[in-house]
Amino acid sequence: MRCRLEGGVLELVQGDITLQQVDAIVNAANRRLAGGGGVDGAIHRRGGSAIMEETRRRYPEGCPTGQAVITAAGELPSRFVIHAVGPVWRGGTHGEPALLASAYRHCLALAVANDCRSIAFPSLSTGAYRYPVSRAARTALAAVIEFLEEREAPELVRFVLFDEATYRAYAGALGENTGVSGSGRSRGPRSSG
Ligand code: AR6
Repeated sequence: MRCRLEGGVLELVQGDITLQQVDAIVNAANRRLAGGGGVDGAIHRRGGSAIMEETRRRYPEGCPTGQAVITAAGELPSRFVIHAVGPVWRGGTHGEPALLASAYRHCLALAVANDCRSIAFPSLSTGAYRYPVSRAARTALAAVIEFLEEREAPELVRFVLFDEATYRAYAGALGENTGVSGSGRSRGPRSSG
């Protein structure tokens, strides 16, 4: 599913973030930047040890929730990995929506500051951190759309959703945000619908 907004193009695809040929991919990291499972595990496995070496050297203090840091991408097809720390879901009354939106904004700002024309996001916080996916999708898309409209960059923002249910949640939320219907489904980085 592809949507042309005033400030750039927004895409939803189902797939694996580590295969994306974009300038920057986003990692769903933790505050210690210590690696883990899910997206984080996949990125470090495929990208090789250089990513963790750079992370330890440049960001020994880790990264606060709601923020992000950037490294090179090792053996991955992208140029950069942006390591974002989304909130752990604790019922929704601990500032989770603001922290989630902030994580997305930090990633986009880092991408623009590093001359990235394209960026791919996973669904931050909706795996190990248990953020309800339909709520996360609404917050994530609203944050990205607002950034694109304000800054008119990066040119392409792609959400790479791992499973069907997550894809559907984002497609539904994009419809709510933009009025675009979820029928224009696309798979893989090059297709559009
Ligand atoms: N490509 C795209 N999406 C993926 C991939 C992949 N290769 N693998 C999993 N997902 P999670 P979080 C989906 O748990 O909730 C780690 O241990 C997954 O199905 O990766 O932010 C970190 O070290 C889900 O929809 O991230 C942290 O400690 C989404 O990505 C913690 O987990 C996010 O799931 C972060 O938890």
